[in-house]
Amino acid sequence: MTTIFQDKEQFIDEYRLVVKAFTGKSFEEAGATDRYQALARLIAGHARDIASESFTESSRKHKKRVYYFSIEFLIGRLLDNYLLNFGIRDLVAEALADMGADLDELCELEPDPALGNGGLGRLAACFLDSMAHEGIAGYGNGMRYRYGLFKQEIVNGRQHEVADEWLSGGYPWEVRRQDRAVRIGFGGHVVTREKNGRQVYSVEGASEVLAVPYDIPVVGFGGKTVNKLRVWSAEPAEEHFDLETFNHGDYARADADRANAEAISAILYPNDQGEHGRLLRLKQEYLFVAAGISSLLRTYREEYGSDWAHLSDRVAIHTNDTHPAMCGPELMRVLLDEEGLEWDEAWEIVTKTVSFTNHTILPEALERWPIDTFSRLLPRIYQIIEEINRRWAESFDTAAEGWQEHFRNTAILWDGEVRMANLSVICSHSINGVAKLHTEILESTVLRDFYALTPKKFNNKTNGISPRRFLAEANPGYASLISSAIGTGWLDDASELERLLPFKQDAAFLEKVGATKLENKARLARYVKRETGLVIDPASIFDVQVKRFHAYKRQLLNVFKVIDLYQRLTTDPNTTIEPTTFIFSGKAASSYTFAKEVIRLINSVADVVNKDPRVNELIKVCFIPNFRVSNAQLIYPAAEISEQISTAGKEASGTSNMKLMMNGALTLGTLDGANIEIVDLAGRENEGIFGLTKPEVQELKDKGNYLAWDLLNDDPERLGRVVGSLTDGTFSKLSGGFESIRNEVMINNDPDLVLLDFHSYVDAFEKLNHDWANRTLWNRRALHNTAMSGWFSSDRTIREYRDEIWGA
Ligand code: NBG
Repeated sequence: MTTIFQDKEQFIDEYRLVVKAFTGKSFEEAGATDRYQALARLIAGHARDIASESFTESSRKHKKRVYYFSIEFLIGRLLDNYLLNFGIRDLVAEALADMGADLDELCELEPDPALGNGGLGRLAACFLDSMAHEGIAGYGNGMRYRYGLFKQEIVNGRQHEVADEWLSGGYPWEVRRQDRAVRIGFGGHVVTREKNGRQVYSVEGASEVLAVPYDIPVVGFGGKTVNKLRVWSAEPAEEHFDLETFNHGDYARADADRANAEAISAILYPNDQGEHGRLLRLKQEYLFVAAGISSLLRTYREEYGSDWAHLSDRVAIHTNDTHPAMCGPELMRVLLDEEGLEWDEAWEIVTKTVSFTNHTILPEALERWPIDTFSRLLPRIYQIIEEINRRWAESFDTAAEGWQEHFRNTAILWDGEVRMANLSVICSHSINGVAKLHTEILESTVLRDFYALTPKKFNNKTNGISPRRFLAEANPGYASLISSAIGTGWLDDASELERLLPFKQDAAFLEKVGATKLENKARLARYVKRETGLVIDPASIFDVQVKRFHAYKRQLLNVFKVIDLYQRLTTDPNTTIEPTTFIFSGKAASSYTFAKEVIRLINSVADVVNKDPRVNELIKVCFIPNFRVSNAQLIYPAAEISEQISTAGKEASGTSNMKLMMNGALTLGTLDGANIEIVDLAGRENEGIFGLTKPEVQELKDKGNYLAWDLLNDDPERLGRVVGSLTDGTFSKLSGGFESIRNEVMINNDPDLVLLDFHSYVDAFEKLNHDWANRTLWNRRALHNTAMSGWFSSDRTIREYRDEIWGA
């Protein structure tokens, strides 16, 4: 453990100096926000010192550098995390207490930068954490959006989106690196010249913007390695402030260039899967790719000159989903146009350096861009893609049987569009999915033609999560109970959590497991009360579904279960249930009407159920607004049932399933994504598994004879009543009825098989719910889940990437 302060006194001395330098006030005079800002700056300063040591050390050792390109990094708050990773959390907390301040209160003042939508962005952040922990010279490359994902407010049950101004108070972790700014060109046209008997290409007439990097330190657990996340902001390349226009009172037009340039990094697109075609998004993608490539090549030149032939021995470029798909063509452009390499040479370097992860099989989420738009915005990149595509086409043996189909499915340019997934695959030496089942689906369906051609390029890397952030930091009570039993080695090596298994027989220990859960539930209840006014009972089961709202994730199935229980409890005296609080949280893309209606339905059901004295002691429905990393850290530790109920085959992996498992929740889930691996590790008897499997869903689709109406007609008592309540007024007092949801299920024939899985789902829920009555048995299963969750540490995932993809 590297320690940055010898003792409390040293910390206090340094801290006082920073408060003074930063605020001009003494510590006693400074307000809480100033105190937070100064503390973060102090820690960031130390982190940066170590970062430069880490960098020098990796230069000296010729370590391979890994660049993780991702358009999203959902890093969460950093102060608490970095104190923990530096091993000084207790020291700082005590020192602050001596000074009359409270560390937790200061941590709460940190903005939670919402630079991502959901699982994909948070995965990237966990990977940074683990790369630093594993001592890999690994750097994030992303976007610095001025407004992160919108803030969600709930008004009359509806989601309202509000701009998230996370930068307005200043962000103490970042430093602006003006010296490393890069000019990025859009538009213009390609000109060709002859130079030394060779065609040379360049773009003329492009309009340029300046990409300015901001660096955020990434502190690895143990504090030995500190890496960097570099995020790019767009600014005008030249100041074109038009004084005359300004003096005429046309203020907006006077500074129009600035506004146009800054628009590129103004917002994060709020859709996690699907909907493309916005020009600004394409600009974002090219900006962070081109700036990132330029910056990593600059470092490379400083270290190795123009020894391009060895680039892939010293650099790995990983593309997180298709948003950075232009890494391949952009690197080609630099090697060809700026460094003068021949195509074949450059192509070999590119394909040995670039690798790719796919995160979804939803067809609407596979990015495609109209060729017109694309070629106008990025003429040279487009030209290179055309050449890649031409050579790809040439590589097919037209005498071979079935070549046409392979070609049709793998071509980059098709039907007037640029297919980014195919571009990513063709430019990469490795293609991976994010859970076993997902990789199998990629190989057998979505990317099957590529798999047939180059099976060796495919591999699986099941996702992981940081045990530091999601267990140690989020759940300090449970973490210290665990450490009291098995020591703290699990923080370094999460597989050590297995050493908890013998404690399953220790009744006193199991009681403590239950006690920490209860404390976490009380903590969440206080948060909910403060945020929403709703009172929830920590003595009830906390049943939790927290994630983006999407049809395939089937929050609708969950709320159907709640409606069914409500109806049975109010009509059938034989219905029994342990008191349960159904907790939902998550955002819906602003343009995704169905998902937003499901949010409104949940809030409308909550409005009725929570006010009904007949069921009030037994069930409550709680929607927690504005799901984000910081409140997720309160929710996971309080959960007892983890709802992972996607239609089998749809959820690539899921990661909240892992976070909840690690915090001792039992999975109520389908055999989908990484749920399958959870069951393999922890045993089916320790979870609640239900529903159609992927092959069964497939068979149903192949037969094509599923009729939602049949199910409804066969079951008027329950399903019929649930569906009827959508439109009969029962839940409509708050803000109207739910015809569109009913139509999706009945007229659109239930595309996500909600009705089909309904009964097995409710049965599995009731089984778990009744099991809870025996708390000793329940706590034993909870502990078993934690004990078996170590494999889901992102450290394990990252070691696999390192050994099998990056060779770092
Ligand atoms: C999401 C998947 C999740 C998966 C995360 C991280 C996208 C495009 N995909 O199942 O839906 O856990 O990626 O891999 O956001």
